[in-house]
Order: sequence, then C-alpha cells, then structure tokens
Amino acid sequence: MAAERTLIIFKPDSLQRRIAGRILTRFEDKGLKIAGMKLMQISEELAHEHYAPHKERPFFKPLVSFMTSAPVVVLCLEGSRAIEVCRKMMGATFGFAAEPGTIRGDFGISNQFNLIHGSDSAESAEREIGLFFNEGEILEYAVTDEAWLADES
Ligand code: 3AN
Repeated sequence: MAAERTLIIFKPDSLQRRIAGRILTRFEDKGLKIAGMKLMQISEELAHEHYAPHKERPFFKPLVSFMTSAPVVVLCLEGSRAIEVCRKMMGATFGFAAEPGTIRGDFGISNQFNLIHGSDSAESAEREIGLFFNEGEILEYAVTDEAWLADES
C-alpha cells in the first residue's frame, strides 16, 4: 500500500505537561515519518475551520477555547495506513476510557484535555493538512529504513 499522510496535533496540554517529545517518540518508534512539523499558536479562525464538522456540538466552544489557549505542535506523519495506525495509537477520545498502551490511555484521564488530535479519514487528512500547512512545509525525502518498514507481501 502506498504511504498515506495524516495530520496530528499535540494539543496544548501535551506541551504544558512537557510530554510532546515522548508522544513523538512513539510515532517514530512505530515507523512513521515526519513529513511536516511546526510549533504554532492556533488562531480562533483556524480552530473554527478545523472543528467545523463539530460546530453544532455543545462542546464546540470550550474545545475552540482549549485549542487556542497555548501553543501546539502540528505534524504531518507519513507511512503505510498512517491514518488508521495513528488513530489506534491515540486510543479512545477520553483518557479515562482509552486502553492502556495507547497515548490517551497511558498519559491522561481527562475528557477535554485529551492530548492529541489525529485525522479520522483520508478526506479529513487532506482537508486538515491543507489547513495547517502551507506549500513547501511538507517535505518529501527518503529515510534509510523505509524499504524494510513498507514491505507488504
Ligand atoms: P477524536 O479526537 O477521538 O477523533 P472526536 O472527533 O469525536 O474525537 O471529537 C473531536 C474533539 O472534540 C475531541 N478530540 C475532543 O477534544 C472533543 N470532544 C468530543 N466529544 C466531547 C465531549 N463530549 N466533551 C468534550 N469534548 C469533546
């Protein structure tokens, strides 16, 4: 299967709790490649666009306020089945319900402060990568172990 790209956000709580590096290590250990990465402060407007599918939900306003409250790290990760793989690694939406072994299951117990966002479909990934990255910020390059990681017979 061709490599797929997904948008990951280390939410404000990841950085405030100083665990962004440990979360990133999990994705690198799994074999995902960093195609784009930056530290940024999400604007109100961008948060609205990103969470537009949830705009009618009661948690929309607090979610926007949380996501704009402090800097985040946004990543474009690449690899075989990257979207599904990252979602599995993140775990269920709320920390208290997420399985041990997942990022949310191992690092948190809150529902709103759930550390990480990951695209939930190919369509969302394309839309979200376009929202957070400008042209030239996603790089194509080879890593030496790629042939070993990508092989599927
Ligand atoms: P996920 O991040 O697991 O894909 P979604 O897409 O259902 O979860 O929800 C998007 C975000 O909205 C979640 N990451 C979470 O921060 C927030 N959210 C979802 N449901 C609730 C809720 N009932 N109360 C508070 N925040 C919520």
